[in-house]
Amino acid sequence: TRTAQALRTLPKTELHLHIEGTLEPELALRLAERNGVTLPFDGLDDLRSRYHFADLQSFLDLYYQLMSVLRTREDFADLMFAYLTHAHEDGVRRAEIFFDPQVHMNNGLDYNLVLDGLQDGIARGRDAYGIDAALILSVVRDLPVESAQALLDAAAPRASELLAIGLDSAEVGYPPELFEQVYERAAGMGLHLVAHAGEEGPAEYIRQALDVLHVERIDHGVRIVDDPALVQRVAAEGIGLTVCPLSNLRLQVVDDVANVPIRQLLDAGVRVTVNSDDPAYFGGYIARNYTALAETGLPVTALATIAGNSIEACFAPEEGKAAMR
Ligand code: ES4
Ligand code: ZN
Repeated sequence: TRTAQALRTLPKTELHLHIEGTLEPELALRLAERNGVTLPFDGLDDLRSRYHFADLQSFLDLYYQLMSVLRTREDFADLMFAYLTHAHEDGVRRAEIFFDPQVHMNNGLDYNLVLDGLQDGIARGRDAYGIDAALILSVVRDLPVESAQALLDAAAPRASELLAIGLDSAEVGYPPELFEQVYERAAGMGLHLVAHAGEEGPAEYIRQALDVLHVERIDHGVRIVDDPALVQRVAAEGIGLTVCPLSNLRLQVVDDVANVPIRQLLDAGVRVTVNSDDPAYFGGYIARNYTALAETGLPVTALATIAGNSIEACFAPEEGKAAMR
């Protein structure tokens, strides 16, 4: 439709995207074959039948299982380039991309192999499309804090290749304050600071991410609507919220896309952005998230505001932002 086309061509950034969440089932099976990895699925139809999630954990179980097919530098390069192709088609000028090295390291891979492969894919995307991409080192919060510190040990020699640190995976029971020292150290390495908070967890975790971790953006953050004073504060401070509507729907954070509190947050003056999170699992890349909101009656003018917010909330230098506006 014309609206869908207009939403695809809006200049935008993507600020909440897990590269491992772009692993399409077809590619997962192809890489399993290429790498001699055995998966407990009987072909594509059987694998496809597993994409029904009751909550965050049931998604994470499949997501971590499929990550075991990623073995070589080329695998990571191919995965990154495939994502950047989708992103370019959806009007994305810059992407700030999470990766989960602890999981790959637990699968026996070297941190530097993972980083090299992702950087190869980013270089291919820049050459092919002129798209700008940067990496967010994401800490898996349901692994021990010592594992996060070991991750920083591995990442430190090449810290200048990273944009930011993030915090993801199972949220409830793993409050941000557990990672105070990890974030302090990451800040000392020159990284920007973001964290998932208020997806399944309470608004209190958003407050901790701000006050204890000193994050500059909140990933998801939709539960902030339970705390009106915190909404006002985030609006006043210009903190970006990276909301992911199809993710919230598929993980049953909401029962309908219309109930993702986008309009409420925009009306409160919050710097809301729209993103795809794990598009291979949740039914669409970023433009599909924009159109899903349009289908709820959110005006295209509001979606243009959101695309503008995504440029303001990104960590590109000011001249880079100006070139995207
Ligand atoms: C994630 Cl949707 C979501 N939430 C938390 N952690 C994640 N890792 C990948 N996708
Ligand atoms: Zn996420």
